[in-house]
Amino acid sequence: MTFSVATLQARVEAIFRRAGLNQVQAAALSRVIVAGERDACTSHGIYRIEGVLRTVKAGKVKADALPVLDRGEGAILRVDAGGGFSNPAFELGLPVLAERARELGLAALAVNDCTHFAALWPEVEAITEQGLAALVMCPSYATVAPAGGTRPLLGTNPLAFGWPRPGRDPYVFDFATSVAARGEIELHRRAGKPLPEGWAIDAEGEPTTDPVAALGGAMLTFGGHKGSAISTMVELLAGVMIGDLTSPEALEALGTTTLAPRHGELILALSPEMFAAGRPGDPFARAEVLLQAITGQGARLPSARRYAARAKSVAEGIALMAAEVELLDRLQEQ
Ligand code: NDP
Ligand code: PYC
Repeated sequence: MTFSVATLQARVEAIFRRAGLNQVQAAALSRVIVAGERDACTSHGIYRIEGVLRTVKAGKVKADALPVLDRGEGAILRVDAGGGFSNPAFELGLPVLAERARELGLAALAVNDCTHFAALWPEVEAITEQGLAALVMCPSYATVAPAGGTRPLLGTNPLAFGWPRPGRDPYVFDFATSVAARGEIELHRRAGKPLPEGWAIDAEGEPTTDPVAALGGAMLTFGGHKGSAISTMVELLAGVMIGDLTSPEALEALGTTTLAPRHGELILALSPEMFAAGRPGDPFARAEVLLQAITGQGARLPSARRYAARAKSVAEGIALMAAEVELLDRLQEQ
C-alpha cells in the first residue's frame, strides 16, 4: 500500500496522540518518523513507533513535556526538553540558533534532558535550509565496545554534518559511529538474517554474526580505533561538556536497551560566508568544485540515495508492506 507523506504523518500523529503525547511532541515525532520512512531510512522510520510507545508506557519520557528555550547570550543557547523527546526541543531552538549563527558566525544549541531515538539528518537539513553549515551529535546508551575492549561502554553515537548548496539538495552525511546503527541489528534479528562480519562481538567478546548474540554482547565501532575516538569525542562534547549524561550513565539511568535513552544533544550551526569573509573565493562556489570533483570520479555523495528515495516517495507515495500497515491499524485501535 502507498500513502502520501501527509496521510502517513496524520496516521502516526494520531497514534501518538492516542498514546497520550501532547500535540507538540506528537507532531514533531510524526514528522521525523515519516521523513525517515519517506527517505527509505527504515532503521529510524515507522519501526520506531513501538519503541516510542514502550518508552511512554514505561513512564521513561514525559509525554506532555513542553520544551523551554534559554536564549542565553553570545554563541551558546540551550533548550531544556523537560524529559520529553529531542525533536520538539530542536524545533523550538532552531530559529534562534540560525539567527545567532548568522550574527556571530557560529552558534551552538545544547538540548538537555531529552529522550532521543531519531536520525540526525532532519535537523542538519533544517539548518542547511537556513544557508548554514551544521554539525550535530549525541550519545546514546552503552552498547558499543571501545576499540580493543570487549564490553559495551560507548553509545552508537551518531554524528551528522551538512553543507548548504544553493539550488541543490545539501551535502549531508549522518551515521552511527558504530559499524551500523543498533536499529539495523534489530531489523536483521526480525528478518532472521545474519549480520555481516565485523559488526559485533558476543557476551564473551568473540566475533559474532548472530543478531541475538550481538544484542546481548557489544557492537563494534566503525574504522576501529578511529571510530572509537570519534565516538568518545561525542561522549565528551554532547554528554560531559553540555552537562548531560554519557552513554554508560544513560544506560544506568534507564536500565534497559529496549526503551529510548534519555540524555542530551549538541547542535552547531556555522556561517560559511562569515568564516570566509575577506578570503579569496565564494565558499559555496568553491564547495561545488570539490563536490562535483567527487561525483566526477563516479563516486556518489552521501544522502544521494536518500534524496532519490524521497523524490520517488513524493511522486508515488510511501510504500509500506502489509505487515507495516497492519501494525499502524493495530496501534491506531489500541
Ligand atoms: P548508514 O551507514 O546507513 O549511512 C550513513 C551515511 O553514509 C548516510 O549519510 C549515507 O547516505 C552515506 N552513505 C552510505 N553509503 C554510501 C556510499 N556508498 N557513498 C557515499 N555515502 C554513503 O548509517 P548508520 O546505519 O550508521 O546510521 C543510520 C541512522 O541512524 C542515522 O540517521 C543516525 O542518525 C541514526 N542513529 C541515531 C542514533 C541516536 O541515538 N539517535 C544512534 C545511531 C544512529 P544515504 O542515506 O544516501 O545512503
Ligand atoms: O539505531 O543505534 C541506534 C539508535 C540508538 C538510539 C536511537 N537509535
